[in-house]
Amino acid sequence: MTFRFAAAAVVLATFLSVHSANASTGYLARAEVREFIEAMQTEHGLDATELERILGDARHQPVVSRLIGPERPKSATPPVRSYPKYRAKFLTKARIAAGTRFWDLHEADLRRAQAEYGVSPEVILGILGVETAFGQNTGSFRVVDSLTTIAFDGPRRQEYFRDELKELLLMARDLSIDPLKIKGSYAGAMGLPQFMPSSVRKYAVDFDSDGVIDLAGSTSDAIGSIASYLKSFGWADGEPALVPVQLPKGSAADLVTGLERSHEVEALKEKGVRFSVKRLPEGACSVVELPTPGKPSKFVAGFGNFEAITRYNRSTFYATAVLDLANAIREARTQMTANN
Ligand SMILES: [Ca+2]
Repeated sequence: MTFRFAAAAVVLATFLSVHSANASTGYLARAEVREFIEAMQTEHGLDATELERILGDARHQPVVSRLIGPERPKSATPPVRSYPKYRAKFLTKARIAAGTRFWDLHEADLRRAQAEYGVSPEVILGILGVETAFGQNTGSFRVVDSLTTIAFDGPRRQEYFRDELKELLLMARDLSIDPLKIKGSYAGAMGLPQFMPSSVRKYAVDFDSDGVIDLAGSTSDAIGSIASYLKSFGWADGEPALVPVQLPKGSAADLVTGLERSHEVEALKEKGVRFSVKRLPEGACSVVELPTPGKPSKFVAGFGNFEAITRYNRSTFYATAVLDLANAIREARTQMTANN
């Protein structure tokens, strides 16, 4: 945008802010917001008046910026983390029981997702359980407010969230919904599976074939979309995602790779790493540390399916907890079947 246009935009925005009932947010008066609207119009053919209606109504939410939090300085020592503490938030009796109930209620969709995408029911349930406790907690922020706040006033990752705001507006157009009505997490994640707008557009599926993708209202769409997402990131049917390993004493600093799947299994074995099972998936693996403060860490090797889950959420704790919850739900269900 040229300076001349920016100046004109400010004049126009000032005019709108005086005449709009939603003038208090001030987003329309911002040059970078005008530039964003202009780009959405020229690059994607969205209607400027409609964009002004939406962004003119967007509210700055300081709580969103606080929750996103500041960038951690590069020099800072990472905080001591506890995997058991993280895991305990999700592996509660109530959540495991909710998982088995959800499995009973939606067994047909879960089976169909497994048949179409090769993802087993418990893994889909592990993700739904960690993300939203099976739809109990899908977020109460207006996604437009969350994304606009971080995109233009956030403490970090403005560019990423501007892209997601763009994707939200395109998604709303594609699905013929009013973006102002969409609710989600403080970071703009939506529905039972907490998809970001770009993921909805790329990976979500209309799994109940009613003509619309609805990740908040259709459990079937949520189930199919999670399976579709994992499959797109290389999910391999029947392969274990992680395998517990024992590392030789003092080798953790050299061997732990976290999210990076950069080890060959044979090379690790030669270095003295012991895998807890014999039959291992094909391909490279990561070595993940699961620390407990004051105790020796546990370690797992993460294979392709583990990486697929970390594409859903870039955290080794997250992926491990999803798989732990998945196993716990599977075991509880087996138990229940045995008792009946
Ligand atoms: Ca649908």
